[in-house]
Amino acid sequence: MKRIVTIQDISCVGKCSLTVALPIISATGVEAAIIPTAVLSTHTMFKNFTCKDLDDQILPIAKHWKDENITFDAFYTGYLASAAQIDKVISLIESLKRENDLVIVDPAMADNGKLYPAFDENFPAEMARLCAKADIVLPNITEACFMTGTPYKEEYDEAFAKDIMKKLAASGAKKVVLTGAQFTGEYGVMLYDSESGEFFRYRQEKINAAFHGTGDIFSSAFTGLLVSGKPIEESIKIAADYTAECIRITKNDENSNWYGVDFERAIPYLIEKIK
Ligand code: PXL
Repeated sequence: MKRIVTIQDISCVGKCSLTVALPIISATGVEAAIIPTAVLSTHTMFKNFTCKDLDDQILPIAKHWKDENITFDAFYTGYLASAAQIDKVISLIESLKRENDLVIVDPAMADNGKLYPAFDENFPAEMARLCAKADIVLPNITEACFMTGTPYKEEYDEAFAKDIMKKLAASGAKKVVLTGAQFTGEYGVMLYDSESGEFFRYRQEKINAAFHGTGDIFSSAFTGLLVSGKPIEESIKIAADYTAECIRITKNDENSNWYGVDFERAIPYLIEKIK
């Protein structure tokens, strides 16, 4: 069985980061090991959340795994609580990664032109150092702009999206998967493969609703599918369709929560697509 280690916070309530990565990776038929980098009472879109940084655990955990010869087919990182954590995550990957293991980085730190509340303006440059070590990075357009020092634009065209993906790849990431890519009236996910120089675009119907945690849902499904053996384009399509289904179900439920999507009710849809 393939095994992923996912390294991100645990927001006890909020349907994001580890509370979605674990069930979704499991649903793709891949073992999910975790490193919780911080424990928060909720995600940071709630007011007055608590946060206990666990970064002193990262390297001792890595050492124990090394001593036990525990290996991973992929290292998948999401929301990280501080610049100091990024250095530790880089050390962990350097210590445990074998030649063909994948490093997949979702630089979860910003959306809609703004950094999440816990980060200052220096954080994107730190996250860019981790992205430089990745086989695949999974930014949205805001994160891609922040990491490349490009002014954020709400409206942009294909040339802008392609240019920003190339810039990210130039700093080290081999493949860039840009989520929420929207231009010329079409919505979807783009892929840039810096080794072949080719682009791929998966178009989706834009659903008129925005919820927290959807980036984490896409990234978790994409990573599970890819590591389970699906080609990258198919992993993008299924993960994007699954995310859209989560949003559709949540939008149509008048009793849904504001803080996340009902990804649980779409798990049968994901499993059906994998068959
Ligand atoms: O969904 C990304 C995410 C992950 N973890 C925490 C967050 C957020 C987004 O706000 O606050 C703690």
